[in-house]
Amino acid sequence: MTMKFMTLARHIIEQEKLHPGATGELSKLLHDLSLAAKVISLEVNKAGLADILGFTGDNNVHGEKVKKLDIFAHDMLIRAMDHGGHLAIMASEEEEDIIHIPDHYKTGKYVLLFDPLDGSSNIDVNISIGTIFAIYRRISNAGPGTLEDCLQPGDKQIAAGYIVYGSSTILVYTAGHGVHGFTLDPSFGEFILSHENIQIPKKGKIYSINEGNYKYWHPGLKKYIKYLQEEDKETERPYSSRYIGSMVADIHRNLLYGGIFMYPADSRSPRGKLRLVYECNPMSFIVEAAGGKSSDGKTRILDLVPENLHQRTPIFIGSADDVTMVEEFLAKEEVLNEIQHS
Ligand code: FDP
Repeated sequence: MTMKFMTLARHIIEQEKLHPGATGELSKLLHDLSLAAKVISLEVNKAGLADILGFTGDNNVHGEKVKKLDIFAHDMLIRAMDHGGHLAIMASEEEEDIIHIPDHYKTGKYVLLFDPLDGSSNIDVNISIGTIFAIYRRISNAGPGTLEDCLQPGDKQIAAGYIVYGSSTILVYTAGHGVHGFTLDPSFGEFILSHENIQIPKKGKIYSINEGNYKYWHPGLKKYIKYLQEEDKETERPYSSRYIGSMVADIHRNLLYGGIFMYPADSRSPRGKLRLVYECNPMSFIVEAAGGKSSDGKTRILDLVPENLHQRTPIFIGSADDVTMVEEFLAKEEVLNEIQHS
């Protein structure tokens, strides 16, 4: 069967019709986000050319400061999103505090949290990176939004998505009715539906973790990884190890093929590395909407109540059976530990 030939813009409108009484504000917001994504994608594709095209040191040919790509993406998102009248407040992984809507623009009912360019240590080596966003309804009354608007548990998201800048640029989003992917056609600048209603396999054959940190892991995690490496035809082991080191790209692959991505707490980083509100919540919302699971090892990520904007959390995310299994390995080891110390 040939796939529907449909643009993202059209898809957003179709999705809106599934919500009787929708005002169209969310659709416009998603549309504005896709515009920022196109500009960031263009800039990411030029990343290696900066020096060749005559940009010197910190200044470009016009004598302007050359922005680092993650700052460029941050600024572009704000420019695309601050004037639409849909947002009450924003927050970005690149900025310490909440970002207010300028006084001369209208505020709206939504809250936008984003990581403008995730995996940024991969930019200079031409490896996939991504943008992640989460959308909530404001909980404050009218007027400027507040920090509390931004610190809602992930379960309260009404939409989330990511853009992965890889061999092509793909935008994946959910607004509560399935997870859908769109590939950017660079020749006519439109995101075209390429992955309709993505469902993550219940169990995968891929694990993604930075094994360089093995020494610092929880003993239960060490045992789980060893288990995945053992041979057993029935449970399709050993698993393959795939780690790009770019959360969006690693999770995008696992979403399509099945598997588990892990960034655990360890003895050096007791709270893990990845950010709850900018990275883990939106990715967990998407993976759950595709039938997967996401946990900090014990608790569902989407149930965690953020205490501050830049808080970190351990994360185990992907195919539901795989996430349940790592939770079991971690719990078993906790019990053994308690028995030994009692
Ligand atoms: P990066 O440091 O390159 O920005 O969010 C941070 C992140 O990338 C994730 O995208 C990625 O999954 C993880 O960190 C990689 O961390 P390690 O280098 O510690 O494996």
